This record gives sequence, C-alpha cells and structure tokens, in this order.
Amino acid sequence: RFSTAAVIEEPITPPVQINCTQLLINGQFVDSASGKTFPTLDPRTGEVIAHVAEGDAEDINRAVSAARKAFDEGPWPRMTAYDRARILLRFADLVEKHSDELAALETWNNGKPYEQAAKSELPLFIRLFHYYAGWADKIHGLTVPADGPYHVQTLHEPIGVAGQIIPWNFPLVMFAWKVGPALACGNTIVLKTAEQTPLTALYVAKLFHEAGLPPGVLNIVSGFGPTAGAALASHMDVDKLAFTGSTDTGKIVLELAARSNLKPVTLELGGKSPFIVCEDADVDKAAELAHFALFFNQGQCCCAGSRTFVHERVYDEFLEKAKARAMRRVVGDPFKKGVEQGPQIDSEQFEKVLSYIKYGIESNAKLECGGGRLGSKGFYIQPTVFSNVQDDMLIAKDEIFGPVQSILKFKDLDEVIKRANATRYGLAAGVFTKNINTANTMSRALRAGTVWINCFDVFDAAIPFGGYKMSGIGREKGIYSLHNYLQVKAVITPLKNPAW
Ligand code: TXE
Repeated sequence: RFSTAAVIEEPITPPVQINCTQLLINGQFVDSASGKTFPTLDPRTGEVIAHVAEGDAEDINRAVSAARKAFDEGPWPRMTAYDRARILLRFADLVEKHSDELAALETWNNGKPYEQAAKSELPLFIRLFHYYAGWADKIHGLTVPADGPYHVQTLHEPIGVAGQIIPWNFPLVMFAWKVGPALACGNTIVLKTAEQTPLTALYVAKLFHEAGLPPGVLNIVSGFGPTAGAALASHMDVDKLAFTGSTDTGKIVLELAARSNLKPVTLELGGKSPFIVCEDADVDKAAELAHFALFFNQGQCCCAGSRTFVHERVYDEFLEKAKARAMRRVVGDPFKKGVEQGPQIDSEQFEKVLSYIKYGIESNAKLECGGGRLGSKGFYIQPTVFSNVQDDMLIAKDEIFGPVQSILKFKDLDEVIKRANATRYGLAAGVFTKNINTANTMSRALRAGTVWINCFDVFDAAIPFGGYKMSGIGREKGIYSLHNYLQVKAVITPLKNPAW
C-alpha cells in the first residue's frame, strides 16, 4: 500500500557541484599520503557520487602536526577572543550564503529530505556558531578565597589539539557540535568525518578558511574508523578526543585513548529512548509526535523514541493512529518536495534494519505495517510498525537505527518507569501527559540525559545533550561543552601584605 512511484523514478539531479574531495591539512587541500581514494555513494541509488582522498595514520600524523603548530605558535589561541568570535560569525554568514548548496550536498551524500536539511539542520548549524561565537569572550576563571596569605586565581585555558570523530547521520550538525565549542575556546582541531559522508565537512571547512581561519586550526581527514579514526584516538599528541557513534566503537576509542596518552574523552553513543504515552495524553498529538520521534531522519537518530510505551487505556486508539500515520508517511527521493523519508545511509545499515524487522516477526511481535524494502534500488525501507512488543525482544533492546516503531503496553506509572529505565542506554526520553505532577515525577525518575515533556527532538545550541549509562560520557552544546575543551589552571601567589 506504500507508494513506490517516487522511489523507482529517475533520481532528481542534485543542484550542487562537488568541489572539495581532498584532505584539508594546514589550510591546504591535499591528496592522502598513500594517494588512495574511496568512493562515496548516493544512498538513493548506491551509485558513486565522487572519489574522496582516503586518509590513514600518516595523514593523521600530518594533520596533528599542523594542529599542534597552529596551537603552539599561534595566532589562534593567542588572538583576542573577540577576533576569534568574529571569524566564527563570518563563517556562519558564509554558511548562510551557501545554505542551499550545502543542504543539497548533505541530502545527496546522506539521503535525508532536502527540506529537513535546508529548513532545520542548516539553521541549527548557523545558530550554533552564533551561540559559541558569543561565548568566546565570556570564558574566564575565578578568584578563589583560599586560606592563608595567597592571591589565588584560576585560568581557563584551551586544552590544545582536539581530535574529533563524527558519524554520518547528521554530518553538518555533528560538525557544528564538535567544532563550535572547541574553536570558541581557542583549541585547534583534527576532525575525522564518517566514511559514508565526507563531503559537507570539506565544503564548510573551505568556507572557514575564507572567513579568515588561520591554517592548521581546523584539519579535516576523510577516512575509515579502524585506520584514520584509530590513529587519531591513539595519537600521543592529541590532547582531547570527542566521539559520536556506536557504543561498541565508543568503547574502542576510550581504550585507545587510555592506552596512549590518557587524553580525556567525551562520548555521545547509542540509545533506546522510551516515549511514554500516559492515559491522560491527547492521543492524536501523542501519535503524531511518537511517529516523528521515531521516524525522523529515517530513524537514524541516537535519541530516536524507539520504545513507544502506551498506557493500556489508550493503547488501541493510539495503535490505530500510529499505524495510519506510518502508512501515510511519504517515502521517496529526498530531493522531492513533500517527501518525509529518504533512503537509509548504506547497504550495511539497510541490511541491519531489515534483519531487525525479521527478528521482530520471528519473536512474535505483531507487524502492523511495512516490513520490507521499498523500490528496487537504493536503500529505501517501508515505514514499519510493530505492536505487542515485549521488553525482552531484541527489537526492544537493541538500537535498530531505522524506520521501525515498536509499541509496548503498560498499566501504571511505577511499572513504566522501571521498564523505561531497564536498559543499558540513557540518552533521552519523551513523556506525553496533561498532568504536571506526572510530568514532574517522570522527568526526575527517568535516567536519561534529556527528557522531553509533550515534545520531542527539540534541539537548541544552548541546551546540553548527552547520555547516562552506556549512552555516553559528558555533555555537548550549551555551557557544558565549553568544559570539554578547557583546562583549569590554579595560580597561587603569596601576598606581601596579608592585611590588605
Ligand atoms: O558506527 P561507528 P557505524 C549506531 C547505530 C548504527 C551503529 C553502527 O546503531 O547502526 O552505530 O554504525 C568511526 N576507531 N550509531 O558503524 O562505527 C567511524 O569511521 C576510531 C549511533 O557507522 O561507531 C565513524 O566516523 N573511530 C550514532 C564513527 O566512528 C572509528 C551515529 C561512527 O562509526 C573506529 C552513528 C575505530 N576503531 C551510528 N571504528 C549516534 N550516537 O548518533 C569506527 N570509527
């Protein structure tokens, strides 16, 4: 019953040229040391968009040396904070000017709807750089009233060379969350993009240099995890590592950091976030929002509301609405106006999602709609809804990372709090209720880094984001992210005349 028309027709030609495919090291676009390249694909077709320079350990070494030199010799960490802020603002203006092309490139490389990239993600990207530009000249230490005749102050200094590894689900937004705070604090960066989506980071990094960023401050290495990524995580001259990706890879990079130079690590990892619909909820709104919470970005969100808990009194009504909404979801070429869902990122994720659907069917969850691929090329999957999902089923425990909604029934609040918290993850949660007391109780009881009440996926540069338990370590965005990129130095000076 799903329309496959949009999927099987000829893909729309993206309105953008690809100009940057090399590595960006020390302000120059260069080939990789090995001369190797790898193909980057269009998820709508699986066809090659471009061949991109493939960075490896030697390129990471070159990039880290450039970042180290830019940090040690300046001018970046030593220029006035206001001058740094102005470069961040000029960069944000340039991104705004090139928003249409950037949104098109993001869609082409990732498969997300163009309207989502253009209307939601580019504005968030720009806003984030405005936000952190505002922080640049407001980072300062304290004077400390210590015992004894001493003048004591703390200096908040940049930490040095930051290594950053990002995933493919939000290539530009992840770039912003990592790069914005690190640069505002005066650090230099080596960023490794995900192998699936190298293109937009290279484009914006070029704009950064046009905005006046000194060479070596931001280096971009495209490449694979076990080669370039591992070299960055284990580099002895990288002072801090920030990673977003799977929990399994998070464990690997934490270990690499520990075994090398004990660089501090922040991790933003997977999730299995509960979306809880209480008996007093507005069922229409709850069904719409639960749909959005799961299906947004093809279900490829670390905070996706992937366990939809519904109170038994409204369960049947909710289920009908959730199913009807999923069946109305417009899947097709992400460049086409009105399309809500494009293809999954690549064949690996596509197969992973289909195999979870198979597990769901085999474990006797009830398949309400969807359940298969859509069309015959690219990585499109039908919006899929399972009801009668039980806590111990694999589809209720693992991160599926695809357009598969799992609906579970509950009887009372204490029960649903226990079940919602009975997971190794703790990234986010959603609660739908009209009762302020229920909202307050749930927001305190749920062990997750974000609790959305009667809303979901509200992102803002000022709001911290990160996980409890195996969803990660540390927080990004807001004031909290600054702490990830600063060292605190205590300076103690004896007072000559303690009476004063
Ligand atoms: O993740 P990886 P993958 C989850 C989601 C998805 C699963 C696998 O469930 O289905 O992870 O996706 C780099 N040393 N998330 O395989 O491997 C890699 O090159 C250093 C949730 O894409 O974690 C990429 O840049 N780096 C998530 C980044 O890690 C390594 C977003 C993420 O890839 C490395 C993406 C290594 N040994 C997937 N191996 C979220 N939290 O939003 C890989 N990488």
